[in-house]
Amino acid sequence: MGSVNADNPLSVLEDALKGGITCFQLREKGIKALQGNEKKAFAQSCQRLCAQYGVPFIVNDDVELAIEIKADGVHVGQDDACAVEVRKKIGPTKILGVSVHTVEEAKAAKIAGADYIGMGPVYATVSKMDAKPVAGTKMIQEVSGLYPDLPIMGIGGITATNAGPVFQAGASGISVISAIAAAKDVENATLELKGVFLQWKGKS
Ligand code: 3NM
Repeated sequence: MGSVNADNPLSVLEDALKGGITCFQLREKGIKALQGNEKKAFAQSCQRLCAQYGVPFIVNDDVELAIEIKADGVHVGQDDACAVEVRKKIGPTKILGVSVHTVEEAKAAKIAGADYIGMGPVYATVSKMDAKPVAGTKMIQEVSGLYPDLPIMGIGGITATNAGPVFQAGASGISVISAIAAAKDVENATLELKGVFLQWKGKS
């Protein structure tokens, strides 16, 4: 998780669940990433915790694992498996998320049957080595205008302090790593982010 809490990722997840995250995505990447059975066991531990809190559990870029452990969904990037093929493999009811960086990619993701798209990096991020250049919120605004029914998750450097403009641009939600995983008090940091979300999305 690349954070001060990296030694105990399951307790970070549990605190984030207590704080009110509404979806969790397992993104096991990088040189120290778990593989094989270790990855599967860790994924299932995360999955069990999410189930206890009634929160969907999504696997990033590992369609086979997602299918094997009956995850709630899969998320793919532009360099991962083709979204059309993933939709065919996982069937119509599982959640499909796709990372996009252009209007054309957003349109293709929608046609492929994406339930949501991730757009970023909105701000500078330290969590993704191969992140694209900072995009700001303009593209989110453009895509939300063109496809108002397609949920957009802003991602990249988002915190409780700078999340407002992301919602203002039309995002349905925000995806974060460090704002939660690197927080001293994970539950409180999540509550704070949730507060901003509720403020913009008008739910109580
Ligand atoms: N994808 P943090 S940015 C996983 O732009 C990921 O598609 C991005 O981490 C994209 O909240 C990113 O710590 C990292 O900035 C998000």
